Amino acid sequence: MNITRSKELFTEAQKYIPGGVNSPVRAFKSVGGDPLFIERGEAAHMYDTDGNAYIDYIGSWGPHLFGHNPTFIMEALYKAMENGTSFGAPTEMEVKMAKLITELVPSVERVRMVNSGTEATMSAIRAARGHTGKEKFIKFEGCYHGHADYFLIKAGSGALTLGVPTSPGVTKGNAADTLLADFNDIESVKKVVAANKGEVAAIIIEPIAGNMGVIPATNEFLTQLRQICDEEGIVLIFDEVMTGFRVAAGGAQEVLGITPDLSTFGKIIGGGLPVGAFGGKREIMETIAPVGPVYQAGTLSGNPLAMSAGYAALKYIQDNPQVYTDLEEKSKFLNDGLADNLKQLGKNYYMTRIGSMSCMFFTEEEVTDFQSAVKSDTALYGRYFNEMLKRGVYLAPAQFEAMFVSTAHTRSDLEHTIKAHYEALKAII
Ligand code: KE4
Repeated sequence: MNITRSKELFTEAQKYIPGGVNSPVRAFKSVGGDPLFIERGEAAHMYDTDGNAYIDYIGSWGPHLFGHNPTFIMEALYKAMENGTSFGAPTEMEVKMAKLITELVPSVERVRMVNSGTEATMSAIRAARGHTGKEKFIKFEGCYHGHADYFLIKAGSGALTLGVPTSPGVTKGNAADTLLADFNDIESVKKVVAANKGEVAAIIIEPIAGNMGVIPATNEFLTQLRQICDEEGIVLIFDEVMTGFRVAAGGAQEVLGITPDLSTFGKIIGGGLPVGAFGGKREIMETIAPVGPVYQAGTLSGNPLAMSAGYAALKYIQDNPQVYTDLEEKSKFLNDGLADNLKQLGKNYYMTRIGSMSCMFFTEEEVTDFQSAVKSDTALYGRYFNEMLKRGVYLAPAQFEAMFVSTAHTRSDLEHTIKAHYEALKAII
């Protein structure tokens, strides 16, 4: 496979950009090799700067529910551009977008647009702290909520599971209010809540985790989590940046049947442009300026281009509910094919799938949380990734991510992927 131009660009990029990329996971560090520089996307395919074609299962890390450049999004964008790019003043499209989100996700009574998932989650934590007057919050090992300082924390030692920074630059002060519990382990939550009685403002969780591979929280766990939050006056935040509008029009909260107090969104709601949002109960959201005292702002929040693309995406979902039947059929066909391959090869790698997000872990043990996920053989995943790339299939360049199917993936794309998966595994095991 000729990747000369990508290599040239990567060398050049590293002169100006840390690691040559604008987001670390793109650097292929955990799978080896150099990143491919992509020239264009079209439907379920991407083409690199050397003209190599790939079936794309990253979908820009989730936004492309309809594949690249769907006509209805591109037309909305072109139309919006004719009027200008940004005004720093309210527009009708922001009203339409907010209304549509409240229609699709009933738990959202008020919503504020921001420019990334990170902004959404950090703002939701601030709203919860402002609303409750409490300072600590609980997150779960293996869940990723963006790169705000107080999220870059891992379990420290001790029963209180006090957080310790995972990254230089994150201060102990910032870590002090972040508490860690174990995903799908309600006893670990009870222990942390009891050890911090009356001090916990919020519990934030990916209801279907997509950043330690794909691992759903069990309904029982979420039900008990909801109960603890009700009893303790804790704000329950569902981080649906990845799952929102991905697994259902109403997100994971619709699929799992649990209602959070606040939800955060990103990815799909931008139609491929930078957008995040946080929203939920009116009484909590109205702590946010200018109604309430909790400050939150953004120059390009709700900008017309991102709103037009995002609105087109969500309106399409509202008007075409069969999108999710189509995604389910395609995703099931693909997953069944991959599972068949494993059977033929005598391999029992653990697979998870919720709708059009899935993961194959290179471990034969059940994966239900971070501790079991990290047993996966990441080196083997790296070899698998590169074998698939050679066969024109572009997966996430890291084991602990999700594989996304879009409505643009055709039957022949899926059949090609199943065949490549068989050959790739045969080549490495
Ligand atoms: P952004 O700030 O990257 O828009 O969103 C942060 C975020 C928050 N919450 C969840 C559940 C997320 O999955 C993310 C971002 N996801 C990663 C992919 N695992 C983005 C990819 C990247 O960092 O380049």
